[in-house]
Amino acid sequence: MDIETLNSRFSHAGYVTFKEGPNGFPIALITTPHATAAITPYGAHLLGCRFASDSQELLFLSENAIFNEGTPIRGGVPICWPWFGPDPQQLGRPDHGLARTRIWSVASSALTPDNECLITFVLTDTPETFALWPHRFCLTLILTVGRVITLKLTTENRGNTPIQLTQALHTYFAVGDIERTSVTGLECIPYADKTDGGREKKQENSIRIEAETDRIYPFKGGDIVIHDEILDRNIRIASKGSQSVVVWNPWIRVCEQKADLAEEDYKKMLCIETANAGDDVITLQPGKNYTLVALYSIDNTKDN
Ligand code: TA6
Repeated sequence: MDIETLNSRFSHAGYVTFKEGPNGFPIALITTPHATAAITPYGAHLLGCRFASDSQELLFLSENAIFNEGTPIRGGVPICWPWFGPDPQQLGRPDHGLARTRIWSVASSALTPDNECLITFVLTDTPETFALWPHRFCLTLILTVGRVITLKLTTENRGNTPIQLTQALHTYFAVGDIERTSVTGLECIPYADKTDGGREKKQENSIRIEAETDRIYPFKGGDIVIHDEILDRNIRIASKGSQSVVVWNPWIRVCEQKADLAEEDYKKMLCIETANAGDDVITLQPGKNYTLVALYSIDNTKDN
């Protein structure tokens, strides 16, 4: 669908405007009294958002991000689906599944009485997806831009056999300085350390990132908070349907290896991913739905 048609079908009195982004990628710009956001149908990928109460971007998007069909975008919120991480069957299929490199359809946009804006994207199976993953599905992402930024990802099994699913909202949060950042909400639980062959370790206190970090925590419920001393804000992450949380920072070496990250980008980003990953595998029976939700809000004082 071209930009003109997208605008004529989905703009809501100026709340949603489609424009051409890098390499001609359509981008929906959403402006409400509460927050602004930019999202592209390519991967239903949220590229950025900012609360009206905050002068800083909530999300990190690499200046070296590549906007090319077939390549995932580095930063924002990539959707990892229907598997998280490497191909679980080791068939050489792409890391993190197929959803982040497909063009989704824009299905609708709406306004709530509280001036929140919702935009809905849909991805269904095609012969191309079937060749990679032989299942019939309907995947829906609803982004709500309001007092809380909400991402709601629903999988519907439209086939005749059960499907097994791992997934993540692989969110790259912007931080002022990774070494002046901590994360609370995951204390006293064991995690799988992917930088150490998946070995189980225990999180004693709040998390501080001082080296390459790639962990899957079984989720015990409650909010996770990123405390940012430099940007003077706390980011609160709530979730539904998630039994695992992934914490990732590439640190120096991996950052240097990734062409779409600048040398010092590891200092400015922290991925806290609302997920079903590792042992948290969802089995979805024919005709059933499963919904994963991440909710982001912000406090601008250090004492919260
Ligand atoms: O979520 C953490 C992770 O799975 C890491 O292992 C790391 O490689 C990262 O995702 C980024 O993956 P990508 O395929 O986007 O380079």
